[in-house]
Amino acid sequence: MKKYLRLSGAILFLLIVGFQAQGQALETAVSLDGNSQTVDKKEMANRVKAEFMHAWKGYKTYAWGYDALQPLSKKPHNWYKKSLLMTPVDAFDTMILMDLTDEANEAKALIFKELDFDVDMDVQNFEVSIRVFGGLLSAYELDGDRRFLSLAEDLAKRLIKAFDSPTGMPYRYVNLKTGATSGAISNPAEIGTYLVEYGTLSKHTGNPVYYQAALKAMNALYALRSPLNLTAEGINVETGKVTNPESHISGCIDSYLEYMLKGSILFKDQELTAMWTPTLEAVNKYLADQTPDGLWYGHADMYSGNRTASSYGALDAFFSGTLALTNDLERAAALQSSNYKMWMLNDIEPEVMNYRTMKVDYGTYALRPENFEGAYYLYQYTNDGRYLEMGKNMFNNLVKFCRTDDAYAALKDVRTKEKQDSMESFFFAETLKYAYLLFDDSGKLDFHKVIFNTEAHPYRMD
Ligand code: DMJ
Repeated sequence: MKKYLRLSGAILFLLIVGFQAQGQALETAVSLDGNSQTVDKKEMANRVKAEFMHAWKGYKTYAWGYDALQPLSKKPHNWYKKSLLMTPVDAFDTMILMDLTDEANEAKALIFKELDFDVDMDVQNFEVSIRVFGGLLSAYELDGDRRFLSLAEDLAKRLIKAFDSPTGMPYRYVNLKTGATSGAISNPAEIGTYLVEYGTLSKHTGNPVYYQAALKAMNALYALRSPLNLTAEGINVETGKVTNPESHISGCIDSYLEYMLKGSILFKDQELTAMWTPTLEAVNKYLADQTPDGLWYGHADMYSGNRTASSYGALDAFFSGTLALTNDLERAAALQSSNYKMWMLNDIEPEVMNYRTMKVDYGTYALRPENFEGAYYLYQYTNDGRYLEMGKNMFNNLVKFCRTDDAYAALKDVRTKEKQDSMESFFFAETLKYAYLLFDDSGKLDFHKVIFNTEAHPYRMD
C-alpha cells in the first residue's frame, strides 16, 4: 500500500516510452504496484471491442427491440409500456467508433423502423434526454443520416414541455403525448443537465428555443446557490425553494456541475464561464477533503459549509475528468488516483464508501463508467501510461467479476461479488466506450474536438 501511495502521489510519472513493435503501438509504464508492465493498447482496444460484442450479442438474442436485457434471468426489460430502444440508441455511436458496421446498421434499421415517441406515457425527462435524445444527436453527427436529427427534434419537442413550470426549471416527468408534467421536487442533475443536448439541437436546426429553455433552467437553478456558492441537493421547481440543503458532487448534483463547464466550452458561453468559476472555487473550498488516503470530495451543508458526510462513490468519480477539462490537472490526477484506489479496495468500486474509514457504505456496482472516463480524460491530457494501467486493471476485474455467459451483470455487492439482474444501457454507451477510447489509437475520434454529453455521446465543437 505504501509503495502504491508513493507512486500514485508522484506528479511526474516515470515514463512513457512509446515504440513500435510488430506494427502495434506499445507503451511501457511503471506498474502501479511497482513492477514494470507493458500495456499493449491495440490488444486492449480489441479486447474491449470483443467484450462489447459479447454483451451486445446477449442483448440481441434475448432482448432485441426492448430497452434492456436483464442478464441473469435473460429476460427483456422495458422502462415504460413501450420500448424507447434505450440500449440500441445508447450503444449506436459506440459501435460506430468501434467500427462495428454490421451491428450499427442493424441497430439503425431497428431505430428507424420502431422508434416512435407519440405514446401516452410519462417518462423521466433527465434519463430519456441524456440517453435517447443525446444518443440520437451523436448518431446524427457521426452517421450523417438526417432521420436521426428528425427523431431527436421530435423527442425534444415533447420533452421541452417539462420546462413549462413557474420558474423555468423542468419537472422530473413529462408525458410524451400529452405534455402533462409531474414531479416538482427535483434536484440539480435533473434540472440542469440539458444544455449540451439542447444547444447541439439548436445548432443543427437553427432554432434557438432549445438552448434558451435549457439556459433559463440553468440560470434559475444557479440563482438558488447559497452565499457560499454551494448548490442544494433538493429543489422545488414550482416554488424555487430549497428542499434539501446538502451540497456535494455526487448523484443528484453531478451532471449539473459537468454541464456548466461543458456548456461554457461547447458554446463559448461567457455567462456559463462566469457561473462555473465561483462554483468550482466553492466545490474545492468546502467539499474537497484531503485525507492520508488521498483527495476526495465529501458532502457539506450549503449554508455553513460544514461537513455532513464523508461519502464518495462510483458516481463521484466523474469529477477527475471534469477537473482535467477545466485544466486543473494536479487535482484531476490526485482524484483519479483516489478513484483507482476506491476501485481496487474490493476489486470493483462500490456505489458509496466512507473515505475516512475506507469502508463500503453501499456495495452495489451498476456497471458504471465514471472511473474509466476519468482514466481516459487524464490519459488524453497527460499521455501518462499510469492511466493505461488503471484502465487495464479495472477492465480485467470488470471481466472477471461482471461477465456472464451471455452478457454482463451489475453486482449486488462488490464485497461478495454476487451478481444482480441488470445491465444498464450506459454500459454500452459509456463504460465500454470510455474503456475502448482509452486504448484506441485509430484517430477516429479527436478528444480535443468534441464534448461528451453526460452519457458519453460526443458532439463536435466546431
Ligand atoms: C449515466 O446515466 C450518466 O453518466 C449520468 O450522468 C450518471 N449516471 C449514469 C452512469 O453511471
